Amino acid sequence: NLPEQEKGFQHKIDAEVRIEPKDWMPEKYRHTLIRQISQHAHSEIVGMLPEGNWISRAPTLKRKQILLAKVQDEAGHGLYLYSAAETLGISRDEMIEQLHSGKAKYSSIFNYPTLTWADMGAIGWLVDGAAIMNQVPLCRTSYGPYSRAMIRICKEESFHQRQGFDILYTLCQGSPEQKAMAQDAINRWWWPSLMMFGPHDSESLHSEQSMQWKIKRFSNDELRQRFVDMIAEQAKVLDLTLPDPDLEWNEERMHYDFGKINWEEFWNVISGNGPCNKQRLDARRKAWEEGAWVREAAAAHAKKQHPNPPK
Ligand code: FAQ
Repeated sequence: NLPEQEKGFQHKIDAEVRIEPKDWMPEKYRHTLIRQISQHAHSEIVGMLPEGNWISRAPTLKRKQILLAKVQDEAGHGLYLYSAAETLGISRDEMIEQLHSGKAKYSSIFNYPTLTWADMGAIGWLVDGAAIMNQVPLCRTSYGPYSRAMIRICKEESFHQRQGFDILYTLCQGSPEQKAMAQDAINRWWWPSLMMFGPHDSESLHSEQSMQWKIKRFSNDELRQRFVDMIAEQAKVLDLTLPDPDLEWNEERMHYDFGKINWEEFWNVISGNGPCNKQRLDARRKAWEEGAWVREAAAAHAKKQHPNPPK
């Protein structure tokens, strides 16, 4: 009966036993995971667009190769994550439909434009930096396929962050114009990157239940604070200023205090009204439509190879 099954399920979670696809799980656990993993996958795929914009304009051949590899990594992350979500009983077509119809979200951060080359540095340093802070704990998330996918993803994200830092470091050692370009990128990306961690804990719909199920290991505000503490120190090495007059080390809390986030902007962006939301979704829908013949050809080829696939 249900309450007994639920109790057994929670015992397993409490004992740090991973939940696997064929194990019994509450329907709400399954739904929460489908929501989070598919939104994470969509973020990786939509996240290719702002950087893809600079592949043809990278300043050197080496920078171009690195950026190309990074964007390809993001495609790979999206694909592992879609596969992890499929183990929960949703098809890839359904997930894509949810993205294209606006039902499923993707990270707010990818609705901002990439105006200069320094934005590639800012995305690597801040956006991948925030992604790592949020995703390292997900390597221990309670659902087995998700936790295993996150291990490789995090290794690649660490390289991404280093390459972003390296772009900014190089610009900061360059001409005054290059340094100013780096500072301008940080001014524009800092606050949106803090929003990646989601609303304050008091406004977070899903945190409490997700923490009880150990899908999330830390709250949105805890991870955001860790991120601020890390970046405030690294900014000193770059000699760049974070655009927050209230940012200050608090000896008592042993953390940096920081200013107020513009939540109105956050809710606007996640409800579809950010600067690039329309452009991003149009690009994804177009790619999906234009890729139809590739999917059909791949399916026809697979059928020829295995006319009677095992059930
Ligand atoms: N953007 O109750 P909570 C990357 C939504 S990957 C958009 O706190 P939850 C790699 C939330 O979905 C970046 N929506 O939700 C890369 C919910 O709406 P719903 C993506 C947001 O799930 C780097 C509502 O607000 N990473 O960057 C955002 O417990 C560079 C209430 O929020 C992941 O997805 C937001 N920022 O906590 C690629 C990591 N925040 O679903 C290319 C996995 C909140 O009810 C270049 N996800 N919402 O309609 C998570 O850890 C969690 O889902 C959170 C949100 C922490 C994002």
